[in-house]
Amino acid sequence: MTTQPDLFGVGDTLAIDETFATAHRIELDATSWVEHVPGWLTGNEVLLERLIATAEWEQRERRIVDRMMVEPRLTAEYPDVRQAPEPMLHTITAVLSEHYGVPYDGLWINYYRDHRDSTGWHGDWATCKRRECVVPVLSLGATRRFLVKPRKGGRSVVLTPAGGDLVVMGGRCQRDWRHCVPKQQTVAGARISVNFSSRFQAAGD
Ligand SMILES: O=C(O)CCC(=O)C(=O)O
Repeated sequence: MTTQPDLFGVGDTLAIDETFATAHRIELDATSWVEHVPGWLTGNEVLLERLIATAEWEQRERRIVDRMMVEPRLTAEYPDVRQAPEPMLHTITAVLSEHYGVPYDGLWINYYRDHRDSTGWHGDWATCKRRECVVPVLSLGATRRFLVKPRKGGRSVVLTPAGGDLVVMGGRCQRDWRHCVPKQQTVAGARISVNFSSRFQAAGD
């Protein structure tokens, strides 16, 4: 267990479970998997509040067929992780690189302001050009549904990461599967997802 006592003030302790003791891997098919690590980061609400205040949020647009649509969430991108706010993000990046054997060096952070914010079905093609990639996503704040379904169609696998949980997509998941965080009727507060990228994976085989 890595512990950084009082990083943000008395009692605000952030800690990572470096043993990944709670990791549960789901084999999606012979070449794709998704891993859920509940309770991986202790003190996630502290990091949530800090990032809401300090990250360089921007409102992005996305082309859907022939129209530009405003994305229903905010995003802050740090292609060089050393520029990212909050020292804990640097520590987390190093721990994930070591554990998954991928040199993560960038990140993008999404801010879902409430239950009406979302992201649609997609694969992380721009950042995952290798045949097999490992993409960790750390959730902070509200619990939301995270769905994964085959690119060719079929039933969704439903995960419900809470604040502090890690979801990791691996193998051919970005090529053969799609993922999304849907809007929901049930009221939810703020959620941030921290997504880790690697120039090694973005460069292709
Ligand atoms: O917010 C999440 O949990 C996933 C975000 C995502 O898939 C993306 O930004 O590409």
